[in-house]
Amino acid sequence: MGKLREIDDITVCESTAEMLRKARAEGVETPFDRADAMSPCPIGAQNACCKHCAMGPCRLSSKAPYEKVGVCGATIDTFQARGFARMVAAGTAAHSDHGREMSELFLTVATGENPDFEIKEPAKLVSFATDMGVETEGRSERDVAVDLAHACLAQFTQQHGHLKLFERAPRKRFEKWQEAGVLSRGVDREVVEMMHRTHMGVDQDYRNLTLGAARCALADGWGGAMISTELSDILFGVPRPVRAEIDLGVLKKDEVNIIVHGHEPQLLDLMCRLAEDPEMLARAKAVGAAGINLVGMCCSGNEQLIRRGIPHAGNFMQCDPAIVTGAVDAMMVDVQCIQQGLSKMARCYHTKFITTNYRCKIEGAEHIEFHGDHGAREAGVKLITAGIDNFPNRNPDKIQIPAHKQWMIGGFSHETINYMLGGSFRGSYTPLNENIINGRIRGVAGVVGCNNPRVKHDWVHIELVKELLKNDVLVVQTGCSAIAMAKAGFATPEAARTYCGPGLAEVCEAVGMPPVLHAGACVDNSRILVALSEMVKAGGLGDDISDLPVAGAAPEYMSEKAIAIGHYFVASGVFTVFGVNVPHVEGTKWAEYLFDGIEKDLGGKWAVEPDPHKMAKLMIDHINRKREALGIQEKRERKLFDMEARRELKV
Ligand code: MSK
Repeated sequence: MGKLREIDDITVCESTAEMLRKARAEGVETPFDRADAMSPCPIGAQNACCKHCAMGPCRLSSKAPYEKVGVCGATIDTFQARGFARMVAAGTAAHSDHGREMSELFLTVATGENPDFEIKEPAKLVSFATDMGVETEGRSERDVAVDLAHACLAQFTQQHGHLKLFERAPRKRFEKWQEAGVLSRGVDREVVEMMHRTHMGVDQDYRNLTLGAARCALADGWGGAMISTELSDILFGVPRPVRAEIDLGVLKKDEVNIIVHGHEPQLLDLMCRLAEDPEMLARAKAVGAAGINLVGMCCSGNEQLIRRGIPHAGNFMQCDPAIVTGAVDAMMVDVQCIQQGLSKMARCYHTKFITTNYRCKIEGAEHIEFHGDHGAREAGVKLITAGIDNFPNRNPDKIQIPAHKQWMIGGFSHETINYMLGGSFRGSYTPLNENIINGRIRGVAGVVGCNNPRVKHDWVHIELVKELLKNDVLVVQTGCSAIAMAKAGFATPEAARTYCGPGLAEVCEAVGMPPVLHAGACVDNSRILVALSEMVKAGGLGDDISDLPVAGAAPEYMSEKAIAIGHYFVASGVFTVFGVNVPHVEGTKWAEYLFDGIEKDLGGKWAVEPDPHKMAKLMIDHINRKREALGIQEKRERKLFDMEARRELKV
């Protein structure tokens, strides 16, 4: 193994650091160690290679990218655009397969065949059905729900026309998409077409490929992901502000600790109910445990944190550290962001690592199959029993649970933001817009995405968000970024006083809200699209999403899903900055199009900047430019706060 980084250079999360020290002392390898041992492939990191056919693999030099072409004659721009488009297609497929799963589950609930789940939000059923073009007037809940389920499923297989939820966007945005030819027809069609277009010998025009990828990504944001979020709200509850505890300190020494990790909400929803079942509790007591401590992780955890306030163990790079505590009796996983190394890590301790979904089996893991649409309770009982029965196998010498846990408020759905800012009689985005126009709030940033062991864990998120808050930028969050900020104490109303500039602090204190709003899992970025559309409709900030003083960021991203999310935000008119690296060769036509030219076509553009302070500057400068274009900016310079300036804030 190569030289390992010092733990203090790996993470700013204390509990993660404690567990990494423990893992090193116990000779157990973590993904951080593997990242140190394996340098990223320099050619792949620049998208300068192509293995789309057997005449290659071909690689071009990033130093002289136009000197050579691939065996078929493909240029560096084709290489890059094809590689990028395939990432978008994979990310879109992941969110959308999740959305399809929710639609199929919803159909079984609607028809009354599924005794394990129910419609929790009849009002949202009606509002979403209306948006989907389903007749609701004078009809039974069952009839509306069945038609809604079929309407959602049809969005995946639709071949012509456009996805229904595009009609939620401002009129000008819709026309922009129409003009650019990127209105997605059906979710599956766009993914299939993208895979075809990136096959050897098909689309070899970098701009056409990148716009094709936009059509595919939009099918994620305004299709698969948005359907998933809406149906999850109807089945499991619309998120409302809820208090929860977060970080590895939520694990308990005397209770059976069961962690659910992955993405689809139905598994954890059912487990939450089973963990309170008297029979299950009696079984836990019979093995000597004081109770069952059901804990979420990553986005599975986010889904139920924002709805039920269940404890949350941490983000993507804390999955291994959680097992290192020696106190996790079972970790059960469904789909997405499940590192294969967890299977080996679990064998180093007593943890049972259990896959539950037929689409995601992992060598070395136990498999107990779970289907939300049939036999869910029986499978759930087996799963929870597996955790309980493993409690006596703990090795007391290996147990060390970090003390740190932080309280937080999550659950800021679009409906909540609307209500919270507008009040019960006039739920509306108007007060938010007014505060942006009067300059108390400079703008809004979506800071989302993963962790990546190649960068200092949580640090990039925290430094970026600190800088944005200081400059009166309200932050909306999802995914592992939301977890990073909540662990660091930013998801409390009190954080406004400590971290915000005076304008934002005043607004947060008046409303009693935290300055970072946890809106859910990574699939819930669709909530941000709806919120941006509502901001435009509320008036005073232009007539397209691209007119708004807003920006997006994924500071520590690692997944193809994040690339798809980034591209649907750009294609929806949002300037979006990614950290780490978006594979590209500097100075090529494709890179110039992605980071600049695409703005003319779609209103948004990409940027890459690993340094969080420079990233903040890019976002704040962009927000300032939009304010100027709207005529609401009496030149407010970006302010860097030192301790002295902070003392002068009088907040
Ligand atoms: S879990 S996609 S690491 S946000 Fe949604 Fe976290 Fe990124 Fe997975």
